[in-house]
Amino acid sequence: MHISPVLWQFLVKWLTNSALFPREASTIAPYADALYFFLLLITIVGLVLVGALVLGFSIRYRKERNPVATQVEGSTLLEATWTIIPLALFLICFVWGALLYFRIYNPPTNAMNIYVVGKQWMWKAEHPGGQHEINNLHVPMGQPIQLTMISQDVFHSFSIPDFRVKREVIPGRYSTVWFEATTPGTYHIFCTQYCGTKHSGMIGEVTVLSPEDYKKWTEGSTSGMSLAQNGERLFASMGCNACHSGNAAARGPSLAGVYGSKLQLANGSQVLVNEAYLRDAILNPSQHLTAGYAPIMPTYQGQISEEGLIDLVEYLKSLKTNYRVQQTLTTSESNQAAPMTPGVVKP
Ligand code: HEC
Ligand SMILES: [Cu+2]
Repeated sequence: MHISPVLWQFLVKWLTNSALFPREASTIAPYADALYFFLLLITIVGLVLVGALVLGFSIRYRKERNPVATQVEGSTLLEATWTIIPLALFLICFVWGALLYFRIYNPPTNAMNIYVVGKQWMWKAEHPGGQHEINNLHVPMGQPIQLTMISQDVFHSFSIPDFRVKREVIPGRYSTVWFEATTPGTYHIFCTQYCGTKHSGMIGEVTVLSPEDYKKWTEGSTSGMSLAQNGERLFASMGCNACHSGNAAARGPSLAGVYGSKLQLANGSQVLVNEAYLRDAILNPSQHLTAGYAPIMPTYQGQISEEGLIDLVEYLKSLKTNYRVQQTLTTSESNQAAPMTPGVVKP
């Protein structure tokens, strides 16, 4: 099925200008729309075909013209035709849809990661440099952006119609979505999962900036501390380094380089350490003991906010060697005078 580019542009322009259809502002949007229009097209063809046949037959075989019913014993050719053609159409939609799905849900490896925390009733975004935003998301155009999202309470769903992206935001688990914005401007963010009385107010705006403007924006709205630096402070103030000091004599394993590695567990299985695993290892340490260690790590369930966990995860991700941990050990002593612990859940 091939739609001519001219017809295609006309269709998109007309739909966009008549405000029936969101703008196409991400690299994936034209692909999502192509599948959508294909579905629309075969639906219309089917509708017209069936409608015309019903109408035609009811005129042709009406009682005055055809008083005695004709018995049709069946036609293998006809039955095969109306089985094979729809089957082929469904399979095309299936394969097309599956390919698109993989493309939408597998972020490219060079994607820039931004965290999004959903809660009743707002979206909070955290940039790697430590910039925080509420119901706002600034992104550079022309660069793949991955959103790592989690909910602090109930199920939400993050959707940017102009980018054709949407994904469930679930409590207790990271979910991801990615996009590459193509046009500077502002676009709506919606929550598309009913989540309580003010669900309809859980909206926001994505601002797509040119790379230079984005750089200016990050410099202008920095809090001075990156997520990893916040995490470093938390790591010290929560006493993680008492066990994860990186020394050979420490009671806990060294966490340097653990991100991205394959970890051998006490139950014999192997896991790839990603963001989700790090988060889970902090909250449910007894669920997956690392081989060779005693189950002494306490659970931190209910003691660290989602933002705090994001900070810790980013800190652990940044640990390539033990050098940083050693530094943390020394800073933790000087930190004791000012026990500021951002991200810790207040009782
Ligand atoms: C009482 C000592 C102790 C404290 C305190 C402690 N841990 Fe652990 N931690 C361990 C031990 C022992 C293991 C290995 C056994 C296991 O998986 O539970 C571990 C495992 C982990 C792992 C899994 C990765 C790996 O290499 O095994 C992570 C991530 C982790 N700890 C992070 C933290 C963070 C973050 C804190 C502070 C919020 C913390 N730990 C506090 C002892 C501790
Ligand atoms: Cu919501």
